[in-house]
Amino acid sequence: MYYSKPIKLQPVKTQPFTDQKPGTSGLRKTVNTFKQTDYLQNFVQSIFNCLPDLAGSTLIVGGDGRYYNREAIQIILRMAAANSVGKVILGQGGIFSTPAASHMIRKHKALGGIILSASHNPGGMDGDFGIKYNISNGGPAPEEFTEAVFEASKKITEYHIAGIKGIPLDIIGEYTIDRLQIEIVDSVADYAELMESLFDFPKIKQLLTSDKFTMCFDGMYAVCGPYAKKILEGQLGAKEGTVIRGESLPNFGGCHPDPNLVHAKQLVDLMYDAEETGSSPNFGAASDGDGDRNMIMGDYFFVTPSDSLAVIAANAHLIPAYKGGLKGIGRSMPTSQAPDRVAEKLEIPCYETPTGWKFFGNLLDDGRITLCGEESFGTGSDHVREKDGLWAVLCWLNILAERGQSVEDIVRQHWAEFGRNYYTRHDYENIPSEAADKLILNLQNNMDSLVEREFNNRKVITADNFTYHDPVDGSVSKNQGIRILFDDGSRIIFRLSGTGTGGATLRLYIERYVKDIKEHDLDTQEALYDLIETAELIANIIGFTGRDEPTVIT
Ligand code: G16
Repeated sequence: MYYSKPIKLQPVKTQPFTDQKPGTSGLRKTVNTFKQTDYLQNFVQSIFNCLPDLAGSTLIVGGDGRYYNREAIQIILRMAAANSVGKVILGQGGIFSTPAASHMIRKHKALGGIILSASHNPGGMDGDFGIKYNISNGGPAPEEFTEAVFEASKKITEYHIAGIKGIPLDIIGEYTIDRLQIEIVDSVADYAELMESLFDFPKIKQLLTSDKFTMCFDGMYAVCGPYAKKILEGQLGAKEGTVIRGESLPNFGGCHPDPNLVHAKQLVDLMYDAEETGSSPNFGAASDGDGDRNMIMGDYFFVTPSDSLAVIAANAHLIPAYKGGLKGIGRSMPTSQAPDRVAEKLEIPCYETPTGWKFFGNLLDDGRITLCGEESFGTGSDHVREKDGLWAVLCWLNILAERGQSVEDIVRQHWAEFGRNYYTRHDYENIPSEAADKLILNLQNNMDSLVEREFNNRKVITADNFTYHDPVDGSVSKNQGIRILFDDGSRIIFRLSGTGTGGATLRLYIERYVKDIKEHDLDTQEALYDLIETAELIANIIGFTGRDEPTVIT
């Protein structure tokens, strides 16, 4: 359908903003920041200015449906028309989960995609918004590109936008505006088809329809609900009501869509209810704002994201897509070393990358890894170039269906074979940036003097600020987190988050490896108590931040 004749406008004169530096995963700011006159336009034009092949190209556009998603999409469509983009493929209602967008970029061999999301950050009028560009492999643009966009944003003087009325985002169909074609597609269908091609759906269906198995998926009122409903309840026959909080709302129902023990409280309470009612589901899972994170739980049992990656890797041969074997595993530096032990047994490499999914892109493209994951509730594989929440849930369901055991039994057997990596992350959110910078600088200055020192009967063998040398393109990424490594394999890591929008968030990651099965039943915080004490001694968190406890513990 020819929709509307664009009114040719002169380029709009604009002034640069100084704060458009993308963080760990794109530009994330408050909705109010994005609503400033020309703010979004400047950033989108800066992206377009860094794409020499933009004219006539195909772009995938979609977001997690949070507040301001629809307005932002209309602006992007008008700018795409004025910047000579050939075609935009858009999810219905402006919706694509992040992994679904990644899949669409790959499937349609698009130049790239614009994903609108602030992921696990709260939404709504007073919440956060975000935008990132993904390249033709479907993954987040590498640092070189995001740096170029930042540079462009500092110099921008004008942007191009067509004068057209709004496109009806909810109606599937094709529209033409001047030379731009817009195709609005079902947001879920292609992704659901991809999932069916990877997993043993009949086997999972048998499990989900059996009387002996119940599961609960918490959509957290975010983008993944409709995907989970279609796949779990629709295609796989899970009972109606398996997906809770499955409606996708612009303010996520006022909840913080971060699938962890604190923010997915409704699911956690349900899974920990067993002792009182004996009626907890056998399997629980949650996903985040844009559907790329996941949390896995069993009946009265939490699986850390690092263990989840290790268990999936160790059982990947049970999943049709991976039965031919894994090429390698990738994990981010602060993620526990549990996956390394599986890689060792499978005689495949395990790569340690900086935090940020973009660092897995080259390893996946080069065929060096098949699976990858991060402690921050992200797990994925070479099927797309983003982490994928529902994919991780389906991995677990496939493994549960094949093994016929409980989540807890599978994880305990895993620990018995490989040893247990006790692991925790303490977040100190919203601390003044200056205090956070001073704390890191102090650590940096004292690093050398820590080596060879003993703390609670452990000797420091390495203290450094992690540098990553990408083995594929040779790029070097410095200052990726302070690591204190001990002679018994324990690690303490400090880094500042790159995804927050208010002040700074200090992340403290602590890990201890215990081989002896007799010591696998400790409470995690107790098992790590002396390392937590050592971290305070080394970093003086209380002194620098005035906080005597973290805001979130996972
Ligand atoms: C993003 C990145 C992840 C990263 C996470 C936390 O996830 O894609 O790679 O681990 O942020 O980053 P930080 O510790 O810097 O806050 P998401 O789900 O927010 O897009």
